[in-house]
Amino acid sequence: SIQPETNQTPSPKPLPPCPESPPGLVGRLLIEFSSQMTMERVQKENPNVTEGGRYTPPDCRPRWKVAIIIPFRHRENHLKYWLHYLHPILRRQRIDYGIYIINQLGEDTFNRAKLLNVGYTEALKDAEYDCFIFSDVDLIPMDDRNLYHCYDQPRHFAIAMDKFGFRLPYAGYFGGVSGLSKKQFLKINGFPNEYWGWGGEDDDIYNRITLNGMKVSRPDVRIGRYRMIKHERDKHNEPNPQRFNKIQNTKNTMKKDGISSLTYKLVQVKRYPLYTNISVEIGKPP
Ligand code: BGN
Repeated sequence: SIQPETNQTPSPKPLPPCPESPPGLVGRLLIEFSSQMTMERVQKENPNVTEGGRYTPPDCRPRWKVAIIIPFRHRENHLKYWLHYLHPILRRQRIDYGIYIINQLGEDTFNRAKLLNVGYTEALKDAEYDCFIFSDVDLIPMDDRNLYHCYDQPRHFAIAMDKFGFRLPYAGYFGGVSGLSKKQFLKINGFPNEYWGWGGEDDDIYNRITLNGMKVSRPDVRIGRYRMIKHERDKHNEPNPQRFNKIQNTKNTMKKDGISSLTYKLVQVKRYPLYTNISVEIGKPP
């Protein structure tokens, strides 16, 4: 015959685009941290997550490819709860995603924003992500209508945390959980690398966003609710005394300090069933 006989396997049906409001969301969720959690249990609950913590919806074509970046050190117990709650939520939300834990090696001062820059860089070695969600490991959304993808403007997700009485602590708060498209992230030269210790780095990111002519987008306050897992203050993450000064200077520092100036030493990439663990040396304060 004239037809070449190469079409033996029928090509898969083209999937419809994923719906803007996925069916099967449940809305408000009961979140608690009193029951014991084990990684074995969480693995059994999530058999369809593939190695390294990757998932793609089977029944629709997602608009975004989302890397979820979690800065980390010594919070194994929180991570179990995070994975237990978030994998099922993200699955219901029909998100195409990968989970990246960015583990700061050693005991020098913690640097959250630099770890987030590392996460951006390392996730892009894995897949062509076009959306990055940056989450603390101890923050669990209480409503699955808070959709973990990117938006026309940089997104702040964690707008109503229990510890702040389910409100923003101040109008320019951008901490906890935030999300930027690749384009938005590059427009602000990524995040600052020079905030060592607690505080201010999220305010610097907020400044970068507004100084570059963007504005923060947020969910409805009834939907953007979060529970934070209670914990003692971390060691080696003391409040940074320079933070008050530094957030006054974002306009001058953002051009040279950011994704364009990021350096670090990649030590190990390990793929677990529910997440990818990236261990790095990021140096210490000058
Ligand atoms: C702010 C911190 C943020 C932190 C929030 C909520 C600073 C800069 C000097 C004012 N900012 O005060 O980093 O996310 O509190 O805890 O400390």
